[in-house]
Amino acid sequence: MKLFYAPASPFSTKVVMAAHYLRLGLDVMPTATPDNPADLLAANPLGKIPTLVADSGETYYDSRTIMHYLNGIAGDDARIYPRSPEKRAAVERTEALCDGICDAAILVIYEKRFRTPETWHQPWVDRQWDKVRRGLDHLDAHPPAFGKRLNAGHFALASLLGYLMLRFPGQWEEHRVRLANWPAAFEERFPDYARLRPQV
Ligand SMILES: N[C@@H](CCC(=O)N[C@@H](CS)C(=O)NCC(=O)O)C(=O)O
Repeated sequence: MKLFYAPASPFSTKVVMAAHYLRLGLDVMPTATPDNPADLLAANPLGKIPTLVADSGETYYDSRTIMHYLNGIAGDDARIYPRSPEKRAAVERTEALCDGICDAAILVIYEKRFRTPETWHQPWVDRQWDKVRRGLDHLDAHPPAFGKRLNAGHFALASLLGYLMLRFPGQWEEHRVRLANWPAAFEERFPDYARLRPQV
């Protein structure tokens, strides 16, 4: 399988960490989305990463579709989504929340990266940051517990916090002690975190 990805993209690192955990081989192809590479656009008309090319040649996006696909092909002993509908929905909700916070944080970054200074619109940035703040407060009050296995919610949170450590250091940790300590607890259970978390 091949994955269009970028090492700083939290959605990409979520998928890469999950594949690693499930012991599924993945060839990663570093991809610069602003260049609109033809092979990425052929695989995903949205031109977004991560995009997976399965061994069959079929392509899958977005990251949650890929996570479910990996879960499905990993076999019965390995899984990142629980079987019970309630537990599964709770894991999916954590993943949705973490991904949504990433979406908002990325829009804050894109505002300055892709727009000219005279078009920057602070109320829009503030609105995105409010989503980040509320989402992190919720996760700090209700961090996903660790059980026997890691699940998709853990990988989503590990990617989110890795992205914040990379792009917003010092801007989210204060008063969120449980979240600030969470990456170290995750790394105890997933020692490759330092290598696979978002980075440039
Ligand atoms: N909902 C998508 C979000 C993916 C996404 O926003 N990826 C960013 C990189 S982190 C991207 O491809 N940006 C390029 C663009 O929006 O054109 C997912 O879960 O895969």
